[in-house]
Amino acid sequence: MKAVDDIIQFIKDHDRFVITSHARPDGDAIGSELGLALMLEKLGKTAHIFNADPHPRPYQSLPGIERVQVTHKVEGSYDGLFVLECNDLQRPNLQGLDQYFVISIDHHPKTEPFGDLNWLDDSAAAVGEMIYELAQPLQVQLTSEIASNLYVAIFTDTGSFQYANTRAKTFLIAGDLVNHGASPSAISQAVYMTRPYARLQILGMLLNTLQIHSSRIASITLTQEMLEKTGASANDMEGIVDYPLSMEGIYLAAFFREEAEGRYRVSLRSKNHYDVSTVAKHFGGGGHKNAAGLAVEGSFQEVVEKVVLELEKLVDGKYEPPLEAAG
Ligand SMILES: [Mn+2]
Repeated sequence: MKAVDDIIQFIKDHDRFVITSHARPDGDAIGSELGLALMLEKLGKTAHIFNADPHPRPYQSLPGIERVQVTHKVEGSYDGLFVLECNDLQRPNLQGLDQYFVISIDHHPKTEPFGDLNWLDDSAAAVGEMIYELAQPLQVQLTSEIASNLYVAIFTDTGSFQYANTRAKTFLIAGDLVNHGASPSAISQAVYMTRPYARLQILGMLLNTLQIHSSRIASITLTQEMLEKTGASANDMEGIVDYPLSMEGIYLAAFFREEAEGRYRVSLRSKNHYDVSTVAKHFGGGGHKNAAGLAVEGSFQEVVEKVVLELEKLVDGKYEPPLEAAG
């Protein structure tokens, strides 16, 4: 039996489920959690969602969002725990998870099985696509609420159907979700046109930090001082790393964020075949081919030098060839 068949059978045979995803959840994490929870409820099952961090503003209007409970610990009796979008049981940053029967569903190319059931498909553009594929075998009729959540998952994880992970099937699934009531214009507006003033203020400051390191590499930098001045939250940074990448001739972008004195979080983005997850992995981070992240310590100057050096190696072909599958 395929991994997905085992999961379908497990759902049919059990009643009480708990669902989580990674800390600092994104659109795919939250949309997939809600889509799955609403599907399980349609089957008459119990499904509770627990996350370690609050949902970013664009997702506060998703149907069913009030079901998401923000906590640091999961307790209670459940037949199964769905862990979506994670490469291990630590990623959700919740205590108590190891007491449950774990069902891992992920599309990151380098995730190794860590659950009791594991469905890993790195050809899927989003976990939202995978959750969609559970509907038919479970005989769940898609409601507009389920469809909207899964559409958000796919829409955000593909960068509005722009990233290399977007495949023909992505559009077929998205099309079916629209048929079932997901509104592309309403979702696009909710995700991209509800920005707070602080977001535009911080964007202006960040664009002023733009540095071009070599013909193909650019970066921007966020300091604690900028955060204090604008009152912008981490959520207000979403997508800003795409600005340096939008320049002609730039294929690799880094977003340096000062988290504390001498400690930086770095988001990496790339165009085309450049696999920035290899660079992230070098520093103990992870991610997809075109979007990855890492944490590194040192003075700002040292951190930039270290990361840019590895990005230059990637440009020079000194990393192993990228995986065939899009991330
Ligand atoms: Mn995802």
